[in-house]
Amino acid sequence: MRHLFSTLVFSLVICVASQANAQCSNLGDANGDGVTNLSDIPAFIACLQNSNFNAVCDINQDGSDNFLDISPFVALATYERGDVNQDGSINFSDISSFGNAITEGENGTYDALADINEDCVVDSADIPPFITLLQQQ
Ligand SMILES: [Ca+2]
Ligand SMILES: [Ca+2]
Ligand SMILES: [Ca+2]
Ligand SMILES: [Ca+2]
Repeated sequence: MRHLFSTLVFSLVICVASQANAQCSNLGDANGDGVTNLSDIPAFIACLQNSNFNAVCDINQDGSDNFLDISPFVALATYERGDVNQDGSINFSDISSFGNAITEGENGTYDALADINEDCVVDSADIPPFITLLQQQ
């Protein structure tokens, strides 16, 4: 376990050094005020009704903004990234959901709450920042 932890810390250093590309940091921020929360709902609905594709509203990263993005939008607007099990806090109870999200992410299913480094994919690169979030609690 101690070895695993030092491996994770080492990965964290690598990750910080390489600075992940955070093109999904504004995901769901339909009104463009810099935060994704429930006040984005009107702009988000308008975004879905508009026939033009808007990447900000493609919460599930499937290439189109439509009704399938509503449920992940509500999750992202309500909970912080890292709170993968959506219970209002980031703690050790999120680890198993986070692990599942990484497995699903590698199979092409995107969960924004598990995309801790905000690079539009959920993969092992999200593990070090997730560990950091846990340590900050
Ligand atoms: Ca906003
Ligand atoms: Ca979508
Ligand atoms: Ca949680
Ligand atoms: Ca990621």
